[in-house]
Amino acid sequence: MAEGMTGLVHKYLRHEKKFPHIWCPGCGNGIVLGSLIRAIDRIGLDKDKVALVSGIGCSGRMTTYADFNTLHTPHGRALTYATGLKLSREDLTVIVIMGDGDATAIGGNHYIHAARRNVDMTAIIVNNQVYGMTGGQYSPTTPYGARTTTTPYGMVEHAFDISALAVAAAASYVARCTVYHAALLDQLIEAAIRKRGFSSVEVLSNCHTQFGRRNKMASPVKMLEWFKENAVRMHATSKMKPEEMEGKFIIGVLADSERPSYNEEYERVRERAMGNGNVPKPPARCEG
Ligand SMILES: Cc1ncc(C[n+]2csc(CCOP(=O)(O)OP(=O)(O)O)c2C)c(N)n1
Ligand code: SF4
Repeated sequence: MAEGMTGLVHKYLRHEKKFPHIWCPGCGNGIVLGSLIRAIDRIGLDKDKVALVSGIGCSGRMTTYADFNTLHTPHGRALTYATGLKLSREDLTVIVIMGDGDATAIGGNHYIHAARRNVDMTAIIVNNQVYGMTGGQYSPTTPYGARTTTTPYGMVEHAFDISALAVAAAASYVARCTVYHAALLDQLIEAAIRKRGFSSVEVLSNCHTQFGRRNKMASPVKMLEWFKENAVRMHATSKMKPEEMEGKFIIGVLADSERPSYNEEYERVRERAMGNGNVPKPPARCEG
């Protein structure tokens, strides 16, 4: 294990080649990257056995800065590259970083189906509720009423709940956190990486530059305070009345279950094709 944060920076970041980074001062992306490298270090993974895959966006720059095997792929397609990679290189720990636009707009279909297939990988969605890199256009996770460059009079659509989508699609592990709750984030990312099957960690992250300043939260501190005030830990929800949960969101582990991963199922298909193993019975036909 590396010693302290400086040790981690030297071990896991391309600090001599790729810095300074492009992120705005105080951007939540730095906290997510910090949590990720701390989680990997705690697990003790060989960094040459880790593949970090990202799409395009501010969050997508993590593959430039982190010193793993890295793939910086087209906007919305990170999960497709990661799926192919994991199927051909079972030995790699595959981690995918996406923005909310990447994962739920242009790449929304891939997200649902990667969860449904239960591909053995970890998806980290940095949900800053806006298209950060391209100038603050609304995304499918922009809250109702919020102002963005493309909703100057307030957002009229209702936001996707990314984590609920992953639960509905039967992902093996689903968690939500914020960059304010960095210690919890370390734990959730660690558990997600350790989990067999598809894991999703949604991280509410501050984009004070594009989202905050149009919504009365122009500084990182204001946005972190908003996360602190509106996040409710899973265990605390049982004590809260529905009206107290109004406008709030749950953080912690939202789903954790066991089922064979896509990789395991695919291996069985290979065995059957070689004449080994039994072909499963098809489901009984529906009557009527
Ligand atoms: C195919 C394609 N369409 C559109 C774009 C332009 N584009 C780049 S980043 C981006 C959105 C970024 O938002 P998000 O994924 O939420 O990431 P963030 O920058 O907020 O981290 C868009 C639309 C692109 N690069 N490629
Ligand atoms: S535009 Fe927003 S998401 Fe992008 S670096 Fe700046 S604060 Fe971060």
